[in-house]
Amino acid sequence: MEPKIHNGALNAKGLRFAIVESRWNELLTSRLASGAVDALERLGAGEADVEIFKVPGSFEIPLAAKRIAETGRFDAVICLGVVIRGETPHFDFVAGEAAGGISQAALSTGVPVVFGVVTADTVEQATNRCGVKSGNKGYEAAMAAVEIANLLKAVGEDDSVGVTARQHAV
Ligand code: INI
Repeated sequence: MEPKIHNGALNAKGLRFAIVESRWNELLTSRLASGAVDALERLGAGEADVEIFKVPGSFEIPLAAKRIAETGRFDAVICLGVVIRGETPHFDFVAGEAAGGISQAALSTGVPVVFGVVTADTVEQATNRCGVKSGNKGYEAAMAAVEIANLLKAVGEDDSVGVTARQHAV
């Protein structure tokens, strides 16, 4: 048996993307945003097809992402933030709510909402994950957004899904 394998293409041409960027730890989140824009540009997205929405902190990302996804204007929403563990439990609340809320925004809207929030123990660790040339989580999140956006389009368009369903019905 050789099951058909579906992959989302790494091609952003003609797709529209929203980036939700947290201003908390802005020196680092701005690097994540640059990485994300760089990835989208390299994969063929047009300048007019990428918009950035800034929020105060990572805790505010999920609501903004959900509202943006609900507009139907974007093929994917890319969420960027940096949460660094302090000496209070605040880290766990902020990081946990961001992760859960981002996932929830995707599931409730059906629009890909991807997680590009760096969670780190130290500033050094966080800095390493917001690299200028490599190791940039914003870049990786944008790649994932393009791939999943194309995969979901393929699910809707693929005839073989219908053929299998008909064969089942007979
Ligand atoms: N927000 C972050 O994005 N990163 C952090 O490290 C952080 N810390 O450490 O507190 C943080 N807090 C702010 C939070 O996201 C909200 O903006 C704030 O609580 C208002 O709702």
